[in-house]
Amino acid sequence: MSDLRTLASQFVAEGEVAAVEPLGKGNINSTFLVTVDLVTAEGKSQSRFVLQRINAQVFRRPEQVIQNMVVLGEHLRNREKIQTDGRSPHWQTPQIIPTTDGNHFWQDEARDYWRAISFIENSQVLETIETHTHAREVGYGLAMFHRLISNLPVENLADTIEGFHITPTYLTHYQTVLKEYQTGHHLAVHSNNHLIADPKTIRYCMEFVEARRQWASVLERAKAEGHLQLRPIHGDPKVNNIMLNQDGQAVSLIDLDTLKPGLVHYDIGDCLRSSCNRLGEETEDWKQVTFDTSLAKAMLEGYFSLAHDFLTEYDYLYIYDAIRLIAFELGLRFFTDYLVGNVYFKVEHPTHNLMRALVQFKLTESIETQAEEIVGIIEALRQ
Ligand code: GN1
Ligand code: MG
Repeated sequence: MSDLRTLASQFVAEGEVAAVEPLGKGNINSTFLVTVDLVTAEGKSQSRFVLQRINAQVFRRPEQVIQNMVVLGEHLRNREKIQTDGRSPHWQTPQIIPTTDGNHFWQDEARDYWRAISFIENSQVLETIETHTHAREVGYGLAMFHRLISNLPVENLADTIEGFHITPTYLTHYQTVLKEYQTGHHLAVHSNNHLIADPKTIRYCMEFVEARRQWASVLERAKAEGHLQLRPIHGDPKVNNIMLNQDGQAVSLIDLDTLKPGLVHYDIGDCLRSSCNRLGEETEDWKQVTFDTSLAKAMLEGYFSLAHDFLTEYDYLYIYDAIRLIAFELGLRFFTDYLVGNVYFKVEHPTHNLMRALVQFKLTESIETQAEEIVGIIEALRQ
């Protein structure tokens, strides 16, 4: 990998790169914050931008990921100001910053793709929801993003990760991995890396998945039956991808790698499963994980306040399933990655993905036991 400062300077037309520091907690790409010093006749100033290496194992065609962001930028030009309903400050969307020779990305000598994106200043993200007002803003932010892209023709966006959020596809992959795991194919990987977990925990996870296998096609069936339609979606609107300004207002959705055609239900499910788990998805205290319905109510209030324009009758009917499914699906993705030897999500220790899977399965269980209440909240709020 080239020196980070040299890489960053490919995107700096004026000034000097002063610092490059790691940014955020992404599980897939590597992200840095770059500070640039500028000296002009008017004096000294600093600016910042985000530098990111796209993980080409996950995003097989990185140039398409970048192209989708360019398409979004063109679609939104001027639209954000009009749509923000007089809220101040205006909604902002991270923009691609070109290289000094006018390209949208830079390839280093290892053929890795690097790109630069504008940094949303004077704002922050939180890893977990802190208050009901925060939950409402997160819901509002997701709806604002959906509303802004609702008239972007879905055909203009490339499908950058095939099978992303298609639960039956994850189940098929899981089946293959599980067979190999059980026949000892991954034994060497697992014993070398001390990945061996308590067999009871593995059995719990396997039974958890089996019990939900039939139901897990619920959104794909609804799509095939024409109840739900493909639309442009964010793909990863978890709580720490929604930026808040200093007054706590949602001002931006960041991390636009997974902007692609999909179901808004994937986004709604992802936003709720991450927002309503007060312990967060990285907790080791997985037995204590629950789904907080009062946060869900606040988040959905915020979401519906803007989304009523574009949600259909059927859309509302599948929201409960979406919340349950995306928690389950993420648990399944983490569990599969543990079984195969941690090849997809970055990990800090060998059983990290297993622990993350348990968190999502506990969350799913909690959603299921409160099904009636959650359905009631959705029904009451849509009136
Ligand atoms: C991954 O890299 P990050 O943290 O933005 C994953 C999401 C998961 C998330 C769980 C492309 O996102 O789908 O929900 O981890 N992104 C991809 O934290 O698989
Ligand atoms: Mg992401």
